Amino acid sequence: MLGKIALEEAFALPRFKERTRWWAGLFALDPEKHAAEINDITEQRIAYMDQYGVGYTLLSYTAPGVQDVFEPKEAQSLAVEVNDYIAAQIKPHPTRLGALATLSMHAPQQAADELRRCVTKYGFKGALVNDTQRAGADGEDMIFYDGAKWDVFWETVTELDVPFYLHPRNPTGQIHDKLWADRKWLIGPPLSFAQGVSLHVLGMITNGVFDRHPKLQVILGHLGEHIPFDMWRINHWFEDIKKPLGLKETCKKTIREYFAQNLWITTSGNFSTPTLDLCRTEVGADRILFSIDYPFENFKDACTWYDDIVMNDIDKRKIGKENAAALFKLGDFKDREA
Ligand code: GRE
Repeated sequence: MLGKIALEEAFALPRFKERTRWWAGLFALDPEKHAAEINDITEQRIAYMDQYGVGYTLLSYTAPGVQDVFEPKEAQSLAVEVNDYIAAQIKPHPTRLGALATLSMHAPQQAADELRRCVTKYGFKGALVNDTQRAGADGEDMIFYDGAKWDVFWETVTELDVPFYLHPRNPTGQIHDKLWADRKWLIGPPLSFAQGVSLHVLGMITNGVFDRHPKLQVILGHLGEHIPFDMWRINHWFEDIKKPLGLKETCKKTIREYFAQNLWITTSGNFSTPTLDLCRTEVGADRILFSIDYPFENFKDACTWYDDIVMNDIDKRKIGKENAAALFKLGDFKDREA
């Protein structure tokens, strides 16, 4: 399929070469190749896009990124640096590359202001944040965005009418030491990423964020971070037990309604046809978006998988490009009409 849109696609800052190389060593079999690919914005990346039929890529700063920076001033200046950098990089390629804003999530109003700057000044299409913000003098605190304090931020997101991508980050501090240190191979895609993000987004649902901000659109990667598989069970417990016990005070709709009205899932890093089939049943093709997760995954695996799936043409076009083109209000991009 030509003109696919991919939207969980990472870049790094070249000045962090050493750190990028170290991180790649934890997740990539060929760290040199990974580091080269994540630092490239417009050469190798666009060549892969052309080779595998990706018309448009939405770039975001790699994890854990600014969410790992627990000193607030440093986090803010890094976010601004990242946004200014990627804005300049994508500018010559408006029909191929767009960006999601990087935000320091220490202070709701500051995060809202930086998002507004990125959307109004640079035309960024939304924000991508890597789960909780590390905070506190020793980096032990974790800021969640599911409390009332964050309403000013969500008001700005909905006013700007852009989506918010909740991406995972690695466990740190005591959470890392107590849960994961002795199970280190489960950090990342095998378990910890999905656990972190599903906790956070289910926290947003049950704490009433979507009831207070009914227009808010939140995107989850990796075919929904395990939630679609558990949809029936979560729904059953919310509706039949937790709501009679008090959940109804903060959470008015069913989880299926939030998925239909507020949530999106992408195929990033999860190229399983049986799982996609389950998601088409539980979430629906109208709320699924193709993505790759480059360079943690590669274009060939993602694109040949998607291109070869036997699916009705209407759903295939929706998931491959049309849902994302509408959600991000994209103008012209390569092979849009193909
Ligand atoms: C990511 O998307 O940030 C990521 C990692 C490590 C492994 C896989 C992955 O940081 O998708």
